[in-house]
Amino acid sequence: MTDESSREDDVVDAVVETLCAAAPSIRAGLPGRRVYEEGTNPSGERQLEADTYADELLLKRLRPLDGVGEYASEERADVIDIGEGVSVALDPLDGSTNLKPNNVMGTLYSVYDEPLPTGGENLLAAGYILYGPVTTLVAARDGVVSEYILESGIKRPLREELTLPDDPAIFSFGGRVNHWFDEFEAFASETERTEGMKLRYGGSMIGDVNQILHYGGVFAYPAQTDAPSGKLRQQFEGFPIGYIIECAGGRSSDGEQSLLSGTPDGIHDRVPVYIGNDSLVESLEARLG
Ligand code: FDP
Repeated sequence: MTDESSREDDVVDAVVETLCAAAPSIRAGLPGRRVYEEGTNPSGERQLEADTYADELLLKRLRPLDGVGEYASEERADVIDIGEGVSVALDPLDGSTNLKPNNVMGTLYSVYDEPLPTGGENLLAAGYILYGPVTTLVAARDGVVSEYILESGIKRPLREELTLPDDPAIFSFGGRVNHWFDEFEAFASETERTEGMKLRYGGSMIGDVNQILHYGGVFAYPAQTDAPSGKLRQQFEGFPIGYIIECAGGRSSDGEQSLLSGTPDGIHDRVPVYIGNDSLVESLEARLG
């Protein structure tokens, strides 16, 4: 290992520890912040007070870290220069529309060794903190995925070298059926009729992907007739989820190639997302042609 990559490893550790340490404050800040702000985020979606709270808190905690050069978040228009070193891209509260019905949501992170926006091949690490009945961290790095339980922001190992189960059990498809392309609809109905498969869709990408990681199956937020690039953000959601799933032995796709092969033109670009067990995503890709 070179000096530079060992230094980058230390910085990634510090970033992940900082996000974990902030988790109790994020959880504690949710009850009073369930109402919408006046404006919208850079993707034109309404922002909850909880979204901007989590974004501001995490920027404040990450800013003093040595070795972090850039901070970008789904909640702000521009990349912020905070020093010299790696780039951190966050979805501070992925699935925040789940706040109203009190369903799962979480913080999704990705760390790159290039300035943002940048391609998936420049990822150093990615993961997510899930605010479910308990708080967990799923962290991917160097081809390995580990799961931890967080207590008062401190990590305790739960599972090491997490891989997708061989027998897929869950399918989880976002978007509106009326807006799905015919090829995707054909795959969806074939999947629905496959023995042993059942539907579970919760409306927060990391919550839904976490189910696939634990039970096996396929998650998609597909290209749609009214949104050919889908809904999810490439830099903040597509790359980290593709990286985590590929590190766990699964497959990711934007419909044509691995999610990690793409390069965004802008920090808020969107991408269709298909991830899961290799065989399922391969047959989905074949259908999408
Ligand atoms: P949310 O709008 O609640 O922040 O990209 C954001 C996201 O949630 C994903 O986490 C989730 O998979 C998707 O949007 C949910 O979209 P739908 O409401 O269309 O199901």
